[in-house]
Parts: sequence; C-alpha cells; structure tokens
Amino acid sequence: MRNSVLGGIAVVIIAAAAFLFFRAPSGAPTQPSEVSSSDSGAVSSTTPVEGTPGMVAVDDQPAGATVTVKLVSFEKPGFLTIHEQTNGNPGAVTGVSVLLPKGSSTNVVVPVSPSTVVGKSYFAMLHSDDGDGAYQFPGPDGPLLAADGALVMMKFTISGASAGTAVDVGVNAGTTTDVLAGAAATLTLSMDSGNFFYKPDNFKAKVNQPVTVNFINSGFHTFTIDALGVNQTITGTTGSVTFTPTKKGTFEFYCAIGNHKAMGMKGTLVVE
Ligand SMILES: [Cu+2]
Repeated sequence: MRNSVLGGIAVVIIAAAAFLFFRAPSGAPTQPSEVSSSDSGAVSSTTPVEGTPGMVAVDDQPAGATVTVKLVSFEKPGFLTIHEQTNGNPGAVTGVSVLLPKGSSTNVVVPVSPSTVVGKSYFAMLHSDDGDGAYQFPGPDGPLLAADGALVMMKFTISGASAGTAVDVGVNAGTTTDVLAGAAATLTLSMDSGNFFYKPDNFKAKVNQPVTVNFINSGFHTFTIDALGVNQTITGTTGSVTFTPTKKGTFEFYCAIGNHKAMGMKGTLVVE
C-alpha cells in the first residue's frame, strides 16, 4: 500500500517535470518568427534562421508545380518540406524533397501537389531523417528546431511575375535624359556585400524610381529594407535586387542574418 502511494507520487513528479521540460522556453517557440504581419504578398515575412540544425532561404516565386528553394543547409541529412499557410502558420504539406545531404544545397526543386497559387504564401521547412532515407511524418522525421526552439523555416509568397528579371534601361540616374516616356529610368548600382559590410553603405534614389543593386558577394546575407518591403537573400558570388521606393525618406538597409547587422552590415538609402 505504502509503495503504491510513493509510486503514484513519483509518477506525478516525473510527469510535471516532463511537462515543464517540453514546454520551455515560455512563449510560443513553435510559431514562425513573424517580422511583419503584412499580407501584401510581396515580401517574405520571416528571415532565414541561422542555427545549428540547418538553414533555409527561399525567394518569392511564380506559381507552378514545383517550388525552388534557393539555399538549404543541414547539419545532418534531412528533408525539405513545403507547407501551405493556414492562419499565418505552416499547414498541410504539399511537397517533400528527396533526402538532402549534410551541408548546403542550392536551388533545390521540390514538386508540389496541388500546384502553388498566385497570391498565396507557403513555408519551406527543414525536417530530420531517422536514418532510413524515407520521409515519415507524422512519425520519426519531425521538424528541426533551432536553439531557441523555433522551427527552421522560411515563408515565401507566389507572385505572378517572374522574379529577378530586372529591367535595366542602360542609363544612369540623375539627369533629365534618364526619364523615359511613361517610365522612370532604373537606377543601377554595384555594391560589395561581405562579412560584415556593404560598400558603398549609402546611396540615393528618387521616389518611384526602380532601383537595381548588383552585388559582388561573399557569405550568406540579405538586403533588407523593412519600410520598403525589401527582403532579398544574397548567396554565392553575385546577386541582385530590384525594388521601387514608393515614398521619400531615409531608410536603413541591413542584413537580416544572425547578428550581421549588429556587426556592421547596414547602410542608408535616401529617397528624394
Ligand atoms: Cu549578412
């Protein structure tokens, strides 16, 4: 009798400890780290997660039967899954990659069914593999969690136009000849992006003037301007971002990866 009472108490203590262990840290660790609640459809509202289990970076892209994920990195072999967005969070899985190796893979193409739809958002998420190379979830191959308990994933949106096709009209900004009939000339400039700087770290543009920045890059970075809805991943040795500032002001651009901004990877855009 006495033993069974002690046993019962032990079970309660163990259960309470397990509950506290698995719910830590407080808050909502499994929710996406939303930076912006904007649903304009133009901008990924999550930043790439840098952590020990892996990393994923995916751009907004046209609709189709596949999703192309720009960069994925695993500490151990694993899977990349594509989720529909439901109530702002990852919902049903519409596609799973083949088993991806340890290390980085670029431009991973994941078939999805149903096809992606213009205007909808999706998540690219990393899942582990239990060692058999076959995706099993629900089951052993659960989502990877970063050190802070967050899912390792990135949100992206399906846009109608092809991404990354900058129209360079071949003139420089600043003179009257730049303004073509019916359209502002694109301001095109080169910028070095590296660990952890942009060079130049400031430039000017005119309001409603398309801007294309061509990067000479080293490392894994973003070019992000929160107030203008710009959030472009930069990987490899070159990269490019095109956007149109729609309001005047002084805007900070920065790298949203890890602590790169704190280490100096930021600059200023003045829109006049
Ligand atoms: Cu960076």
